[in-house]
Amino acid sequence: MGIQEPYPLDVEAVRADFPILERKVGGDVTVPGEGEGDTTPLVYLDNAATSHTPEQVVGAIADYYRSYNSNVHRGIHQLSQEASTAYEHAHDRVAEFVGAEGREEVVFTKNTTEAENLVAYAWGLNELGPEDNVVLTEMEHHASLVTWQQIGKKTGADVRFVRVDDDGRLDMDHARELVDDDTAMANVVHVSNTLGTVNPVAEFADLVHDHDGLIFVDGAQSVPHMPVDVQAIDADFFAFSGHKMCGPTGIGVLYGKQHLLEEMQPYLYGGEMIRKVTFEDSEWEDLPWKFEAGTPVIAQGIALHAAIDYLEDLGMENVHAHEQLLAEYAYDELTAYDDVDIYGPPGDDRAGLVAFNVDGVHAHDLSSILNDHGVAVRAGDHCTQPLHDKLGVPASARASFYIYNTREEIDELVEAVDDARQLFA
Ligand code: 7TS
Repeated sequence: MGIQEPYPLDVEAVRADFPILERKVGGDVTVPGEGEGDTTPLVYLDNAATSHTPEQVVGAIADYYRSYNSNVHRGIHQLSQEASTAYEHAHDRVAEFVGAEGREEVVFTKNTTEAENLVAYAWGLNELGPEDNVVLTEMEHHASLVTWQQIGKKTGADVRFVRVDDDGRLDMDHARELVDDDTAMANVVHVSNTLGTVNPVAEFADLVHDHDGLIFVDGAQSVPHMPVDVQAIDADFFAFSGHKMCGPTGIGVLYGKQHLLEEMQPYLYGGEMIRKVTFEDSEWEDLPWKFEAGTPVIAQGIALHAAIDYLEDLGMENVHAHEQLLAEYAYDELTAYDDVDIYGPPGDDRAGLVAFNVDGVHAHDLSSILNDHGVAVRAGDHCTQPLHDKLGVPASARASFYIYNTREEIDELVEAVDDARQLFA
């Protein structure tokens, strides 16, 4: 088995944009950057945790700091105007990329986690009460699970979880049982970072809207990897992180329907988010600035714009197709071993990641052996502890793919897994 088709992307050209992929590893980890003991070629398969950053994006950050670094929306000097324009255009670019109406619907945050908290605090604390319920799924990331769980405790709202079935898919019959006229909010992960399941979020949105509730879609693992249109899904809120899509750390996006963001009170107070302040009271700035208090994520926002340009040059359809081929190949290769358990749906129906365990080997030992081979995967619960409890394992190893990964790298992974099997046999 395995993929015979040519890659949908020119992987060699893509790899040339990421100098970090040339790195060797294996040496002294207290010395950041390639050092003396680093002799093993890196195989980076931890893209669901964070992706690498192409030269074009590093260049956009360097260009900002070298030529027009300035605070935004407060100076009439030229550099400030240039920075403000670039920062505003970054919002426009994000809006266009995910199908929002315009920059009013695009709030820059620190990451997906902050976007979840923004809505939970600004909307949830004010709108929820003991008569309401919030519907999550058993495959939510802690970013949403812990956030809504705690808001539930503060407001008395009942937080309930849609079951994941044995194939790692959402039990939509159970969803139809749980969602009722008291459902004020649902939070559904678009693509599971552990199971690789692609959830029917548009169907879920219809279900919630039929009961006059709202839906927050966690797009941290979808937007970097496939074409996404928030209006086609009919998400009320939607969030993702720049660092998982060739952008820098320190920037996330909250999309919200304009009328909802208009109605919400700010989450953070301070400069930048106000229009008028007296000793007695304050008026808020227009969207989206009302939700971006203080000096915002200027360099990161400008770099996210560059990351989106980079991905769209490749074509999100091609990005998706490339990862699907790799995921299917990895799935097929790993299922060949009887003692390897893979979580989530079959290889031809999953996103570009594979979480697994080898019988009798703890995921941490497994990933440590993979690391000896230069193969970087994540081991642990991937911030889905309750889901791992349900799977009956404390942890798993997870290989996750992106635009620069190759079939040969998956062969390296499989060889390293086989090594671990034999070592612990
Ligand atoms: N939602 C999902 C589905 C995620 O996968 C992650 C990060 C988050 C939310 C939170 O994103 P952040 O940028 O705010 O941290 N997931 C992972 C992961 O799987 N390994 O490291 C981070």
